[in-house]
Amino acid sequence: MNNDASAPSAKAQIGVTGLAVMGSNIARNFARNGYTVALHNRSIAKTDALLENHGGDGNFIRTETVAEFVAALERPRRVLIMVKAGDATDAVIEELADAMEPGDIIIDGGNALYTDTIRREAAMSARGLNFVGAGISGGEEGALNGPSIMPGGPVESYESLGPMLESIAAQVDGEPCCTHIGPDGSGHFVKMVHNGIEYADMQLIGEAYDLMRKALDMPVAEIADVFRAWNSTELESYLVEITADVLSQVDAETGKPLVDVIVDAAGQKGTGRWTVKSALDLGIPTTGIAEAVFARALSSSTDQRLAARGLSSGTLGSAPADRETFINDIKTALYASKVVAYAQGFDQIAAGSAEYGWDVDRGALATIWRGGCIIRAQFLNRIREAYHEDPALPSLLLAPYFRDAVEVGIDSWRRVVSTATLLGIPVPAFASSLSYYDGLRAERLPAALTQGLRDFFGAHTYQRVDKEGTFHTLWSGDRSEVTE
Ligand code: NBP
Repeated sequence: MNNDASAPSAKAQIGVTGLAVMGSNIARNFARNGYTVALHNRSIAKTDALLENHGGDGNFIRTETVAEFVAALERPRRVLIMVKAGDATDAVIEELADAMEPGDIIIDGGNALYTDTIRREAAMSARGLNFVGAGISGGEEGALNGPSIMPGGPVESYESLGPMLESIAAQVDGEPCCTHIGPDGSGHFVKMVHNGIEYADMQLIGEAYDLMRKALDMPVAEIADVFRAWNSTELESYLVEITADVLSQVDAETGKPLVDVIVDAAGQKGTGRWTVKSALDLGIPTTGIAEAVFARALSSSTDQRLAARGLSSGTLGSAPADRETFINDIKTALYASKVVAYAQGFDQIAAGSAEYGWDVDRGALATIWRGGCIIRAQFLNRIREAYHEDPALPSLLLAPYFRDAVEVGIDSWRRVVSTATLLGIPVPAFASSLSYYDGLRAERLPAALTQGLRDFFGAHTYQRVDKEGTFHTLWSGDRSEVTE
């Protein structure tokens, strides 16, 4: 460890400010990869704790003030900000920008809202600074051992920064889980949708667990075994793997499965909600993610849930006749619904990319999500192949591999949703994904009636299937049709 910032040799290739869980682990990751890392945190305690506990990981430069921090960096200076998203990030950017010089690079690795990143990039660019909004996924462990990194910002910054980020990122089949996503807010946008997909993935896993528990009356330990077995199939993924671990955990105090002593009210920090808001703005039906966000909200509506306990479920349900068949049906439903969630997420990315002119390469994105990040999964190889075969694929559900997988499993998917419905077990993500699939493939939708109603009460007009033009029926007159 070198903690003398004034020595001429003490120049760092990168600085990290914000040394909580994520920042300290990323700083260590850079150091372990041979980079000299300047360290800074608002309060010095975190800097010193890092040096005391992990100073042996590599070369660090301890700094206390922003001026010292900036002076410790080689030029062009590269600073990674890992502080709480929002006002804290703005405050840190301002302070750094005042101390930095044109050509230097500021990287925001926090979970910033992409519109904030667009604003910040424009402001920094006007001051001659390069601003890179980088989505980083992988949590604490990924930050230390190799996250998935989604940097946006000017392509020139990536030339200097890319090799460093690629060297600390997760590697899959010799390829780094890091690539330049596109201009300004694109990196944070795709990270936001990544988190939205993570919400949907977790909700679907939760519904699969709940069905085994309530429809099949399976003990938690057996459900853990099912997830463990599924992790050697096409469902292989980090989230399925850790589901088996969480379900296997026994509470030391009560001897019960840990999942039974955890309060069933799911929290959220906002990226799922942002994804859904953006989907609404872009007009993309990201229903799987929306259901997952709403399911968390419902779970946390404690008072209402308490008051509603005891409402009737009806009497139609009966337990599935064959346990193994139903477990297999659930597996198929999970896979098909997961395909829908990813298809919708990638549609949203395509729409955001078109809206903001980012030109995001969805195949490259699937490639960097194969490792390091929370939604890493075997299945992303298939998504990567699908977009490599057809970069303009209208929907993932239309890629031959996914089309076949869903068509083969469609009856299982319907059995799961209908059984859950009859038994009164909530499956909002399974059911809405199936409805989305049915909506997408339908020859005719009741939207025709919606148009008729809109024309009736608001003269909103409609188009006809058999001729060009815009039409209106004189609903309050003689009900003849006129051309608009
Ligand atoms: P937190 O999000 O908990 O932020 C704590 C850090 O922010 C500390 O270093 C704190 O300094 C600093 N900070 C705050 Br709070 N206000 C500040 C201000 N006004 N000026 C300067 N510094 C300030 O840390 P984290 O969980 O490590 O996450 C860091 C970023 O990474 C966040 O944007 C988060 O959303 C994102 N992220 C987190 C994860 C994850 O798994 N946790 C994953 C991916 C991305 P102090 O020590 O002086 O209080």
